[in-house]
Order: sequence, then structure tokens, then C-alpha cells
Amino acid sequence: MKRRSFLKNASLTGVGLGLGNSLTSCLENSSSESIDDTTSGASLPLVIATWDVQDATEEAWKILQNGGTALDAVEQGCRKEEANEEGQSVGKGGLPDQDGNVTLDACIMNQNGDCGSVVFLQNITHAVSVARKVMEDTPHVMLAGSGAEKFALEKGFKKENLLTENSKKSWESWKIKSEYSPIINIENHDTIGMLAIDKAGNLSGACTTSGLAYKLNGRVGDSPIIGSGLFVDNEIGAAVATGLGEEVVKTVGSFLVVELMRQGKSPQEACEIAIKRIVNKPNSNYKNFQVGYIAVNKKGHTGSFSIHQLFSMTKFQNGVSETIQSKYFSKDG
Ligand code: SD4
Repeated sequence: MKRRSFLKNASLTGVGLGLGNSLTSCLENSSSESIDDTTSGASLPLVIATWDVQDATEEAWKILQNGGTALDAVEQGCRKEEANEEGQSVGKGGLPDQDGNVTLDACIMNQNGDCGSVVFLQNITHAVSVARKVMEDTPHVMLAGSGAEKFALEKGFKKENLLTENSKKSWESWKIKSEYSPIINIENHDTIGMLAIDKAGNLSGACTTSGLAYKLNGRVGDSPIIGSGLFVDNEIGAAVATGLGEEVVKTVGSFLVVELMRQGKSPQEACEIAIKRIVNKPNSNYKNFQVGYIAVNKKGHTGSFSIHQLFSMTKFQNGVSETIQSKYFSKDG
């Protein structure tokens, strides 16, 4: 699997690397995807996901095509990515925190507005499925750390060492300088966020990640936080985020995108406004970090937008998979 790279670094203080590229495309030049201009419904079912994740969306599509639920589709799609050891920011093989611990964040949300989430989960590959169990088998929304792990083991999940040799080597090279300048998104690996509408017209979403590489031990990002990393409202639509989680949390990004759609914005417009909300904050350091959103509305119209270039969305619809380059805000790339 090949994904688009966008390299953005960020430090704990929000200072990161310069962008390095001189790029011209910007919001002013961009037009919304044509599908968003339509008033009629798009063909259903469909699934969209952050990045170029053909294998994961294909997995989800198979379920949708056979009449399965959006919930099963997003779970199975995300699991595909969690099991991919080459992906260094999701599931097994994810890059560890500063102390060498792989800690996972994930959440899932269904058409009834039910949700489940796990944060700081260790030793279990399929965090998204543990999140689903939290949603379905407990009276809670979120389980953390050792409690989440204990719960997963009780539910029959397998205990595994998630730190692969490859990721261990990357961590060991990082430790030489121990500078907190983690790569948020680069060729090959990223958080996966997935949204689907099934044949019955119901929406669900999921998001799973090992979070920022070399984060502080105990750090939790946006991905497992309902409303920030993911939000689904079966009446309106759904949204999911990727990028520097702290910035998404501060603006409750995915909920914002869905609420904008409730107010009549297209998915594309909603993603653009939510990105601008981050960019336009006083003293925003947006040149040094990336955030991207994807969204779908109840009619099946989709949108995506990011701060910087090279964010993409994979869409599987009508049996065809397509990777769509996201429009982006920054004139600098
Ligand atoms: C986080 N949002 O933990 C995740 C990381 C991510 O692309 O999406 N990286 O902040």
C-alpha cells in the first residue's frame, strides 16, 4: 500500500520544522468536489477513509456490497490497517512513545449515536474492536490504559508485543538525539479514520492510531475523543480527523464539521470552515503542523480539506476505489 506523504513536524510547544516546499495551490484556487454541488443523493453504499488506504476501504466495501452494516464495514476496514505491521502509526508496528511503549487510541460510533473508545491501550492490536466492545458490552464510553487492556483480555483479545523490530529500530535512532519532532504524516503510515453509509442509508465511523511518534508517555490525542477525532450523526453526516490531535481537540473538530453540515454546509464547505477555524486562531502556528478532515453527509456527498498539501481521501463507491487529493489551505504548501 502506498500513501501520500505530507511531512509536518511539531514539538510539544507547537514549534516544528519549516515546510521546505514552495507550493502554489491554495484555497482561493480550489473548488469543491463536484459531488458536493449536487442536490440529489449519491449512490450508496459508500465508504471513505483518510489517506490512500485501498486495502482498508476494499475490506469495508466488501461488507457494504454484501448488505452488511456501516458499523461492521468501518470496524473491519480499520482492522486491516491495524494488522498491517508496515504501517507505523496504527496498531501493530506503530511507533512508540518516548519510553518505547506502543500505546493505541481508537474509537467507533454507530448510527444510533452510541460510541466506544479506548485510550492508551497497550499490547492489543485491534484497538478499534476493543472500542466496539466498550460500546456494546459496557455502560461506558471510554476505557483507558491497564483497565482497557484488562477488559480486552477478558473479552478474548490476544496479548501481543506491538513494538516490531522495525519500529524499535526507528525509536532507537530517535533516542540518539531524543528531540521531540515526530513525523505526523509521511509516506506509508498514518492514522486511519473511516466513515461509511450502508445500503440501508445508515452511517457509522471509526478511527484508530498509535498517535504521535515519540509522544510523552501517557499522551492521548484526538483520535479516541468523540467529537474531536470522530463524530457521527445519522440524521446529518459524519466527519473524522487526522493530523496534530491537540489542534483538533482544541476546536472539537469533527463535531464542528457535522454541525456545519447541519446548518446546510456541504461536506466540503464544512471541512474548509473547520480547518480555517484552526488556522485563524490567534497566534496559530499552522505553518508547522497538519490537520485534515474528511466528511460525508446523509446523501452520500463527500468532502475533504487540510491545512497543507498531500492529504488524500480514499473513496469506495459503485465498486470503484478512488484516491482523491484533498484541497488545502496553505499557500506555502
Ligand atoms: C494524534 N491525530 O494522535 C493523531 C495522529 C494523526 O496523522 O492523525 N496523525 O494526534
